[in-house]
Amino acid sequence: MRKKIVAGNWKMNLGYEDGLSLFSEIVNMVKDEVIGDQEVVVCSPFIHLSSIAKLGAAVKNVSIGAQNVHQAESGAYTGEVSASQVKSVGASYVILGHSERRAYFGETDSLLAEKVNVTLKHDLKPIFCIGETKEERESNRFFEVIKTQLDQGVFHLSADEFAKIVLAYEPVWAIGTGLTASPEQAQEVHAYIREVIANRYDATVADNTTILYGGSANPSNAATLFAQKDIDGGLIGGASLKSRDFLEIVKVFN
Ligand code: 3PY
Repeated sequence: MRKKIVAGNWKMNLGYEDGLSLFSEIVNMVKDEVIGDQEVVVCSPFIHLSSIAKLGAAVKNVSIGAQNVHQAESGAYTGEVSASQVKSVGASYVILGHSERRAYFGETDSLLAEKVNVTLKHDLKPIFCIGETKEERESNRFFEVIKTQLDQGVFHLSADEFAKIVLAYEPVWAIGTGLTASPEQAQEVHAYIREVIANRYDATVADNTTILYGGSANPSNAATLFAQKDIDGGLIGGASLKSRDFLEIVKVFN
């Protein structure tokens, strides 16, 4: 079922103690505030996962996620972390296909399809990121790029498997640049994503898919973005590192 989700992507920030303090602030604020049905997901570096999963275990509406997994089950992959390991510490989500991983680590759509499979196999929910570069937007190829990412990354799944996926539209030109897609630009793409899902599966599957917006979302622009009819929340970068800013964004759905 379609949900409202505000997910923080801490990226490669925060030492162990700082991460625990930030997470404690977030859960205390979530407990103190009246939060509706929206789910708050914190995607931390691997080093924090086990501890924050324990801190958040009993807190309604709060879940934990990783930012990557390796595509193999286990084995001689020095420095990597598997989906079953992430699951074993109590996480529920994994960000896959973030544009930083596509750009800096050469992650292709076919590799990401393997990561999606292993993630689902271990009962974790992928937050699968898609989005076009500045050049692809300027040359009006963004619909085509997004469709290819979906076709190759997640459309091999059955409808039942696809129902476990959360999508995040993250225009690459809005990541780390301070630029944000306008609510109209974001809505146009979210509506298109739903249309492509309806063509691949059906209208009910499309309607039930949670599609987040990501890319410099912050307390000043979240409300207008989340007011768009096909935007179900956000994947938040920098603003998720400040508990107050993050909570303001969460509270947009109250
Ligand atoms: C950003 O907001 O910069 C992000 O990359 C969110 O994932």
